[in-house]
Amino acid sequence: MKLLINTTSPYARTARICLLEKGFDFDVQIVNPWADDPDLLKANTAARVPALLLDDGRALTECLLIGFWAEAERPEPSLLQGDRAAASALAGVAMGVVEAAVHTLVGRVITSGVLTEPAFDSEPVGQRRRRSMITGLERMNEMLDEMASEPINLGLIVSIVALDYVHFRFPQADWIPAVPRLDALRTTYSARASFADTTPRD
Ligand SMILES: N[C@@H](CCC(=O)N[C@@H](CS)C(=O)NCC(=O)O)C(=O)O
Repeated sequence: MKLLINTTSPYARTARICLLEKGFDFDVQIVNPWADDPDLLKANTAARVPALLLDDGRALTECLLIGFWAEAERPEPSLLQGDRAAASALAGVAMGVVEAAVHTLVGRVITSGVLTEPAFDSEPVGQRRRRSMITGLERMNEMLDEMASEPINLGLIVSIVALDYVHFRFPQADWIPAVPRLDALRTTYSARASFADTTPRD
């Protein structure tokens, strides 16, 4: 199997961590989704990472679908063990933070052409995305009060991916809320290979 990724995408990272945690053996190919890489276009008509090329030539796309395929294909260790609803609910809130962060960057590029130009963030849509990041992070922190940090599950994975991505894309942002439980979770897993080897980088 081969997973097409780039080094920044929180979606690609989510799929990659799920596959690693499930113990799959797979190659990684780094592609630029914004440059119409032919391998990526062939695997995903939407030209987005991640895309997982199966050994039989079929391609899976959408990070959570890749995660659910992996869960069904190899049930143990489960990423939904214990309270499945709690893990799924947490993953949903965390994915909302991921989406809001990515949309903010895409909004910046659409309006100014520059990823780091923050003018879009003050626009009404940018403010909505900012609010989604703040309230999502706060909600995740609350939800962690009721969930043990081990064993790892899908909700915990996407939560760490979301927090890392917000810090990566908005360094030193003064609007990031205090999320001590989330920070502690991130620290717990920071040295684990599936997280350490996939930390976002330019
Ligand atoms: N819903 C998709 C989103 C994937 C996605 O948007 N990936 C971004 C990278 S962060 C991408 O490849 N963007 C290229 C583009 O939109 O053209 C998923 O969950 O996998």
